[in-house]
Amino acid sequence: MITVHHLNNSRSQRVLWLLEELGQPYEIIRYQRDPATMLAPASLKAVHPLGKSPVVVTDDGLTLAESGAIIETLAERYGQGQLAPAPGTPEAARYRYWLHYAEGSAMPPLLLKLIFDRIEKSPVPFFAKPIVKGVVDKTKSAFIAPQLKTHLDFMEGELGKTPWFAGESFSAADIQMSFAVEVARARGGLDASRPKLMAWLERIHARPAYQRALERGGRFELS
Ligand SMILES: N[C@@H](CCC(=O)N[C@@H](CS)C(=O)NCC(=O)O)C(=O)O
Repeated sequence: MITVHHLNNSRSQRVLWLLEELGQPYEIIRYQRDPATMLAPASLKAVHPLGKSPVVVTDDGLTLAESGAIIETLAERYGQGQLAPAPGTPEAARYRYWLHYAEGSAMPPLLLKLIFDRIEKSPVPFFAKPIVKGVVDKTKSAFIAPQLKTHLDFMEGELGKTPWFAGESFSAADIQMSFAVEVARARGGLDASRPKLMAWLERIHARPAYQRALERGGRFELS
């Protein structure tokens, strides 16, 4: 059986969702983030040297890390064409694009936003406060906010062309994109001013497999 090494409130929620869509049986080994640092416990390093989630071990003993690679591999192995466009089509190129874009382009500014929001809230000696505030404000206004706007406008525009990221049909690219869009909704400025993305979120959340994955994975909150 497939084993999912699942960290709470993390990217591995997507893998549970994919497996529910595929109807593949799986078991979950659970890990809890340190509430102060939000890091994964060291025990995850025994499964993969980076100690990040998700990590999946397939039924034939292959250890897979990196969510895009995991999702692509599982969809290819178990999907029988169900969640990926036919190879060689324009949709297949778009599919591959979004599988890479999610972690390669969309997540970095969202991660920077998280880090700089945390720096802003961290205690700082009073004499260093104006310097820290200056650096944080400048980085956020000159780099992070414009980057986030560019990405959100881009994604909104793409969903104006087709209902799903890879085209007319739901695919594993939508699953891979979900974490970035959910993070953007939680803390990246995504709101009702981008109706296509908001409607896409509603559609993915309404999928029975998404709901089943939440039930199996446990609480999923992004802050
Ligand atoms: N690009 C990697 C990112 C993996 C990653 O950073 N996972 C986070 C969870 S969302 C994690 O394990 N964080 C805990 C830690 O870094 O200790 C992927 O898509 O799998």
